[in-house]
Order: sequence, then structure tokens, then C-alpha cells
Amino acid sequence: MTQPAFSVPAHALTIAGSEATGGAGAQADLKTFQALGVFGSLALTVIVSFDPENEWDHRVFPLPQDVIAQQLQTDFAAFEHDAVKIGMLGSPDTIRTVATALREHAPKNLVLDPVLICKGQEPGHALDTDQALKAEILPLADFVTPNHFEATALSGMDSIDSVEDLKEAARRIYDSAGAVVLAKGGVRLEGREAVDVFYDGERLEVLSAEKVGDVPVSGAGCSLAAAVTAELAKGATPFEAAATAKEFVTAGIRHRVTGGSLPFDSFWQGGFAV
Ligand code: PXL
Repeated sequence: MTQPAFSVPAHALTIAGSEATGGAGAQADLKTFQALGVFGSLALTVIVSFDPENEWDHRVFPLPQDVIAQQLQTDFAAFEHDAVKIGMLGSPDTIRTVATALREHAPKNLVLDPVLICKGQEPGHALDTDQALKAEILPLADFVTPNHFEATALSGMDSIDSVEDLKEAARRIYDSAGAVVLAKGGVRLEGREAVDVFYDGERLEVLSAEKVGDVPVSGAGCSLAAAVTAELAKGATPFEAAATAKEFVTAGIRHRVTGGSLPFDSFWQGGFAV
């Protein structure tokens, strides 16, 4: 009889929100883990459903704290994760619940995508949540992936208008948080290249790729952080993880999903394999 071929893939957990269309959030994270050969677990924090009758505005339904805590209990009891990603937490209560579990289990390779706002939301709509994220989760993170807006907020800079500004933001965030930083300029900085800055306290690197269009693609940020998480889970160094994640994101944006009724395109994790 043929022996079954057991697999022992690297294992990553995402603590994130559901985004019903599948472009962003936990769906993007799990698809990214799978595309990069990593087994994924999920603890769901909120359920987001864009409202098609109200300009696809965000409807955010937070899950009860005991439901979130129980998922974390299950996930941490089930596996020793090689890396953990934090996506949308959504409220100060959830931030406390998640921080408690993280302090108790101290997972390796904690990657924070500091989701302060999503496309279509106003900056500063939930300052208490932003502050709780900074106070309770950021100090636990090993790696943080702020976008242009988040890098401005976390660095305390007035604005980020150039690659030099983005480098300065990455340095400031590293100095205050002690986590490796991959700060994303994306389409927000002028020029033909989409530029991200990596800084680990010693090595400052600019990662760039030619821009594909000039509007953000839903799920690109989630997928970048998830790709960093997957690569760290497999044993990559932080810089190797950032470089592969940049390639993964460039491919997913190039192969973006268009054609539905949404007012934006969606990231395609299948693009990397094409
Ligand atoms: O892209 C940020 C993001 C993260 N997580 C969830 C989201 C979004 C944006 O829509 O809905 C659940």
C-alpha cells in the first residue's frame, strides 16, 4: 500500500477581519499564505460588508470579545505558528483581547499591518482605536507595514511627500517601535515607480517597481503584509521577506481583478504564479 505523503508546511496565523468580496482582509491573507505555500489559520475580529446601496461604504460588524478570545485560544493551542499577522482589529476592546493573547503566547515573527483606515474612510474616524493600536499592539510587533497614511500617523511627521520623507518616517517608526519597518509609498508618492522603504535599524533599502495604474488596488496592503508573514514563517530574513513580498504584490496588482460592480479593482494572489 502506498504510504500517505504527509506535509509539514510552515504555519501562519492571521488575526483579521472578513471583507465579504474577498479582495481584502482575512480572505486576502489566507489566499496569500496558500499562494506562498504556507498553511494558514484565522482568528476573525470583525465582519466588513461594503454597502452597494450607499456607495460601497464600510459596514463593520465587530465580533463579540468572547468569540475572538475563543478563536485565539483554539489557534494557539492547536499549532505553534511560525509567524502571526495582525490585520484589522477594529475597536479598543478587540485590541485589548488580542494584546492579552499575544502577551500570553508570545508568538514568533509578529507582523503588524496597522490598519488605521480603509479605502473610502475618513482619516481619524476612530482615534481611540488608532491610539490603542499604538499603545498595546505596536510594542509587541517584530515587523510593521504602514502605508503612506499610517506612516505619517505613526512617525508623527506632518506629511510624506518624497522618498526621503518616507525614509525618515521608516527611521522614526523603527526608533519608537523597535520593529522592522516596510513603509509603503504605493501610488501616493509622485513618479513612475511605486516605492517602499525597508529599515531594520541598520539596513535602509528602497524597493521599487514600476507603477501599474495610479489608483490603489483593494487588498494590496493586506497581501503585502501577509506575504511578509508567509516568508518569515518559511525562515526568510526580514529583508528577504520584504523583497519577495514586493514581487508578490507587484504581480498581484498587475493581474488585478476587474470587471465587477465595485468602484475599485481587487488584488489577485494568483498573479505571482502566472
Ligand atoms: O485593506 C484594509 C482592510 C483590512 N481588513 C478588512 C478590510 C479592509 C479594507 O476594506 O475590509 C476587513
